[in-house]
Amino acid sequence: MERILIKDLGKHVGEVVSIKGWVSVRRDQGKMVFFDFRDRSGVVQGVVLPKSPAIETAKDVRVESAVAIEGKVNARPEKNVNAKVQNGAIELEVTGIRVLGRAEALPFDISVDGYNLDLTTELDHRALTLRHPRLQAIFKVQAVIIDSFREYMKSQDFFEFQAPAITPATAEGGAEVFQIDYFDKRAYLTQSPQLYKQIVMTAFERVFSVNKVFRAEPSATTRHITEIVSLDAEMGFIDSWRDVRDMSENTVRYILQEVGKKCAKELEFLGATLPTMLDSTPTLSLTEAQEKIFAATGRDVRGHKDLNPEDERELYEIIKKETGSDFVYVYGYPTRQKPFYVYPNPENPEFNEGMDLLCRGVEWLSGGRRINDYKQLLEHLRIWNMEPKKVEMFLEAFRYGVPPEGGFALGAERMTMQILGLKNIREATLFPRDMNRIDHRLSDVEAPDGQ
Ligand code: AMO
Repeated sequence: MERILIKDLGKHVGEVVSIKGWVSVRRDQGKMVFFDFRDRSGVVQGVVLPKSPAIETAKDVRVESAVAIEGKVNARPEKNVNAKVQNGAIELEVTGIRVLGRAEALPFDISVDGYNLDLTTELDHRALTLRHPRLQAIFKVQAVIIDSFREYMKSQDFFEFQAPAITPATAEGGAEVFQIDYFDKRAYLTQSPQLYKQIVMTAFERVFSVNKVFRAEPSATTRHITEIVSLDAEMGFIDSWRDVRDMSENTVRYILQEVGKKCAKELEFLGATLPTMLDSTPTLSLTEAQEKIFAATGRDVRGHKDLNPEDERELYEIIKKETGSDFVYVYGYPTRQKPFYVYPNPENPEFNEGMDLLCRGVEWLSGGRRINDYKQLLEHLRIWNMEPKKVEMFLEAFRYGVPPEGGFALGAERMTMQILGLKNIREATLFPRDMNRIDHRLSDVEAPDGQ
């Protein structure tokens, strides 16, 4: 008999059907056994009656076994209809259970209601915990975030390119890179496709990439991981950094809209509310943001080179109260604190035309205008104490006619975390890497303490 997906069972009331999936729940009530079965499309309740040929197997089969089920789709009596759940108006009267993959006894409860694991156990046992609907919901939302980024970029005529992961140079400045042995040479895992996206932009005008980047962040925070999915964009022929701001804002707006449309069920299940984005997102210079923090809290961070996490949280609260926006752009950072390619404000070159977008108090996007003038780039390299020879390939593109340009990058895990209101970025990362974690249960390296 041809397999039917669980989501389509409602169209087969009165028929005998075949489904395949996993046993989510088994409730043995003595004479009868009740089940919840799930496949990639949803969940349905099944019942095995005392006279069913499947009753012996039903009493034996373990939760999480992979099974093939035959049964009749019955309409539930009126009093048992549950309009709030999928397939709440039907029930499968099971006549056959074939075990396709036997499950051992579970080390812990992963049922919807019984699941109660700390994050370390959850991550150590991803191979099993990923079957829980909460975790699946998180990664479905993440997949929609990444898809929507691609969709929007393509709709705006951006060309997708593949950025290298192994690089001989460090784009974002020195320290936080993983060095690797590359035959007899030194190389790094890429920190950012920054220099490559600028090069490729000089040929294709508008480009984007979805790629892994690696940061050897020596910090154990709830917002840092070492392997990140970076959503990068770069565009030529801009008039000012505000064009980049607007493109990034529209990209984020589209992503939120698609998550709202395609993940309503997941958002509800996770109790998440999409962040509010106004028609025009509040946009402040770093100096203005610091003034605001000082005025509202008395904490004087004026003149600091950047916002720290506490500043970001406070700024969020101020802006939320003033405007209702969950987002705020901050632009104009001290030029010398940022990479050499960031464009200095011509009227006040001490500050640059770089920007960050914060969502609910956490930075999730960076970008801005870049220097497109070859001579100015050389001058910056001199001031930054960098040898032009070491970025010759990058410079070459800029010797041959590059328009005013800029771009941005979003971290997919930070976006997932902030959209869903998760407390730790590791919850929003399928197999997170940090200072202590690289799937020790998949390696011959001994587990670090506490794992
Ligand atoms: P930046 O270094 O700010 O900018 O990174 C861009 C975005 O990537 C995410 N991100 C991280 N997420 C989790 N853990 C980390 N350790 C981490 N580091 C970065 C954040 C951040 O906003 N080349 C520039 C972008 C550009 O100017 O186009 C860059 O890489 O969401």
